[in-house]
Amino acid sequence: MSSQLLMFPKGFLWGAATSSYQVEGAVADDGRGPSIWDTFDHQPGKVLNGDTGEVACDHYHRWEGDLDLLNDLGLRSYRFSVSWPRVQPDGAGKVNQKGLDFYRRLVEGLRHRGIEPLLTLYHWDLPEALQQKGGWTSRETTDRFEEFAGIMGSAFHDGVTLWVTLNEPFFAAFEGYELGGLAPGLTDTGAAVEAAHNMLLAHGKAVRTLRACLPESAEIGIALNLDVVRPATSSPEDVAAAGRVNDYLNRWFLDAVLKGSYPRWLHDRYVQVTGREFVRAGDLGVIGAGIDFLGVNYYTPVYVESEASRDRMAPGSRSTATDTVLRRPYPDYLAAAAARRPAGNYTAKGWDVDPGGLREMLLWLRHNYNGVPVYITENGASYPDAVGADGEVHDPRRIEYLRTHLVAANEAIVEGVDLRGYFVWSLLDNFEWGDGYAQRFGIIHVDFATQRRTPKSSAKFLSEVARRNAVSRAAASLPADT
Ligand code: IFM
Repeated sequence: MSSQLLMFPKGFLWGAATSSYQVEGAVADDGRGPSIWDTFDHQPGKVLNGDTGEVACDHYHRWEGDLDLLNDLGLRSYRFSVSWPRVQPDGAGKVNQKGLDFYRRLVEGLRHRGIEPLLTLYHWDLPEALQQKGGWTSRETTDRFEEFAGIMGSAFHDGVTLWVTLNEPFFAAFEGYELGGLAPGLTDTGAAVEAAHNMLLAHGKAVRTLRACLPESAEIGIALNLDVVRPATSSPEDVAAAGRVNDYLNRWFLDAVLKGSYPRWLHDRYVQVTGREFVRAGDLGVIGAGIDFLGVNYYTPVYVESEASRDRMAPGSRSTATDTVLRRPYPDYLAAAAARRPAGNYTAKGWDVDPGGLREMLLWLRHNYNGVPVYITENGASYPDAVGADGEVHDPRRIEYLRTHLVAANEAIVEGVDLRGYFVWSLLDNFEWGDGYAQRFGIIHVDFATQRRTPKSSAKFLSEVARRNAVSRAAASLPADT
């Protein structure tokens, strides 16, 4: 075997991921209740081009064909999420049997094809009925989530082995309640802090309930968006600012779930912001009671400078809103700013392609969190793909993104990281939240006017990687984009 071919461990799980609101559509079918995203995307100006998730990829009706495509690619796992308001239209009490039956058909369809389901309980589509009662700012929602986890655990204890409680609570809480870019679209730091804490508490309660319903062989985890945080310079101020942002983005969630604690200074700052102690006795014990794996969603690093260094810079050299690169505003209490990033290679979303960041993150997790087992639950890139005259979608930049990140993941394994699987984001081009249908992350192209699916070259690439259980260190010579 060529030394250029990097092998993955035996049994390494290769898969693709989606989420309910981003692909299902069918928002009024079979008794589904409204979610906060149905409300949010109907508000003018919230989503690019006024797009909504009403139809999305129509996966609710086309799931069989989609599973066939997955099967044809030889990907042996599918990460999907459950639409909570499809199963409990009011977010509480009575189960909507037709909604539950959809997921039963999906799980059976996967098993029938020999594909391992990875079920995510919550990927941002909270029942609107619960939002009316305060959403994630209410502790009541944590009990409702525990009830929902119990329903799903009892229904799928024999069909699903891999479970994720929440997807990216950082984004759901801080983008949803502090920055306003995601549903429910609030701009209130106190609310975001309460939401983040309640989501983590809900995670802990769901793990408790799932453990009671599921066999010992089941594995339960949480999927976190983890960004490597790089200081803009090596100045002590920038390094300290990067440390604060790392606590805000990453350690707040990691420490809570894996160590049962919060970074002390940030907790104290949040108590000042909210004007009250939001952590009750026993909460952190529930949150940190233990998971079987960590789901890592990795896309790109972030660059940070201290407020002081930003203020010292000449105006012309500051990061500005007109930068074509990623701009994440940091709240005042972090005394940090998003820095101009090195010139380089960006995806259509404006995220820099930096596979070294993935290796760095995986090694940092191993070192700081006791060798926690990891699945990469999301990784991928958006590019403006189109079907070419030859009927194919050539996406060499996505292939190169995937290849280089898989090489980085392989290096991390060689350095001792217990990495067990890789899920590309995403199986299908889909509803990319505030960007609507303008950003295409899929390895399968979707023509949203006709719902026609066309596997991209990257799908064939990943299929080959999965078949060989190996990735090439060398870049292939590739045709140009279509
Ligand atoms: O599409 C999203 C997904 O829902 C959560 N993680 C990041 C992806 C790309 O933005």
